[in-house]
Amino acid sequence: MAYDKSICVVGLGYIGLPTASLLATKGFDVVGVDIDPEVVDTINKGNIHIVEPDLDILVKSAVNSGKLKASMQPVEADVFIIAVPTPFKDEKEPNLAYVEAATKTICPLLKKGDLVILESTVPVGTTDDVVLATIALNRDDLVDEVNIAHCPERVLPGQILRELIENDRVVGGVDERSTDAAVEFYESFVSGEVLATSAKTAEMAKLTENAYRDVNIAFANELSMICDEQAINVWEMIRLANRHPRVNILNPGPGVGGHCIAVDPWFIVSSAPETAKLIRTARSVNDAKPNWVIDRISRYADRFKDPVIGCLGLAFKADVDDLRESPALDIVQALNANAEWQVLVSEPNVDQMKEFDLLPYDEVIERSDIVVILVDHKKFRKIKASDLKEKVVIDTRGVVS
Ligand code: SAJ
Repeated sequence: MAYDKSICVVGLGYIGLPTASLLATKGFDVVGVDIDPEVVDTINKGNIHIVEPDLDILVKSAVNSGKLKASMQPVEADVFIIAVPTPFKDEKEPNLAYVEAATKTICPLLKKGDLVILESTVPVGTTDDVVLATIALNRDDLVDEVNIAHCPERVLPGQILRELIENDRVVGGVDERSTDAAVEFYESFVSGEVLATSAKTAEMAKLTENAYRDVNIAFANELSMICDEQAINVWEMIRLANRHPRVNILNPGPGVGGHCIAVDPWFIVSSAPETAKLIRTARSVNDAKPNWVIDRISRYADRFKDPVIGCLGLAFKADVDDLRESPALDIVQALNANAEWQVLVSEPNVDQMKEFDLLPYDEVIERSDIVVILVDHKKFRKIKASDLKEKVVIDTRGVVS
C-alpha cells in the first residue's frame, strides 16, 4: 500500500495518538479525531496530553511536517482506524456505546474500497454485530464494497512506540477481502509478522492474551499472600522457583490495574459465564489484593498513636501517569478516608491532583512512620533498604524487599 493513502484515526488516547503520529511520520496523511476540544487543541500545537516515552517528540514532528492534524470531526479517508475505549458497565458487562458512536460518525464519509479497522479491544462478535451492522444500517448502499476488519492493539504502555512497529499483529476481517486489505495496510508499517484470521478469532485472541496475563498475575498475588502467612519472602522464593527451566512466575503487586487487564477478562466471563471459571477466579483474586494490602497497613498503623503513612506511587504501574483502575490509588484513597491517619503521597508522573498534595518521595519517606511502596517507578527503584531504616515498610512491589 502506498503512503499516499489518507487515514482517519478516531480516538486520540493511548492507542490512537501514537498510531496516528507514527503513521504520519511514515508519510501517510493523517487526521486524528477526538471528542475532547482540549485534546484536539493540545495536539494541533504539537503537544501531548498523556505520558508515554518519546511520544512528545513523535507528535511534534508529525504535526510540524503537516502530515498529522487533529480535529473534532472525522474526514473522508481511505483507511479509518477506530481506537476508542470499551469500558464495562457496573455489572461487568461490556459497554460498546463508544464503538457504535465512532462507527456512526464515519458512515456518511465512507466510499467504495475504504478500509475500516477496529483496534479497540472488544467482546467476540463485535466487529460483525456492531461495526458491520452499524455500517449496514446507515450505508446499505455501500456496505458490500467497504472492507471491515479487527486488528486488536497489543502495545504495552511505556513501550508503545517500539511495540507498535515490532509486535506481530493479528488481523481478522469480516470476509476474506477485508482481511487481505487490512493485512496489506499493516504490512506497510509493521516490522513484526501480520497474521491473518477471522474477526471473531482475532477478538478472542486479544481477550485471551490479557486473560492469560491476569491469571498468571493472580497466581503470583496468591503466592504473596500465602508466603506472608508463612513468613517467607515471596520475592526470594519466586526468584528461586523461576530458576527451574520451565517456571516463569510473574510479580505480585498491590492488585491489577489499568484499562485492559482488569477489564478485558470480564468480556470472556460475560460471554461464557458458566465455563470461564478460572478466568473469573483470577479476576476475583486480583481484585481482592488491594483490600489485603489495606488490612496489612491497618494492622501496623494501629500500633501508632497518630500514624503518618507515606504512600509511594498512585499510577496503575511503573513509569506511566495513568491512574485508571489503579489499585495504588484505591489503596491511598481508602487510607485517606481514616481521619485518624495522616497520609502523605508521592507520584512523580503526575503534576498535581485535587485530592492529594503530591510531595517529593524523599520528603514522604522522611516524614512517615509507615512507608508503603505501591508502584515500582524508576525513581523509587533508587530507594535502598538503608534509606528506610527505622520505618515500617510495606513493599508491595518488591522494590527493597
Ligand atoms: N502487574 C503485576 N505483576 C506483573 C505484571 C503486571 O502486578 O508481573 C500489574 C501491573 O502493575 C498493572 C497490571 O498488572 O497494574 C497490568 O499491567 P501490564 O504491564 O501487565 O499490562 P498493561 O495493562 O499495561 O497492558 C496490557 C498488555 N497485555 C499483555 O501483556 C498481555 C499490552 O500488551 C496490551 O496491549 C494492553 O494490556 C491492552 O491495551 O490490552
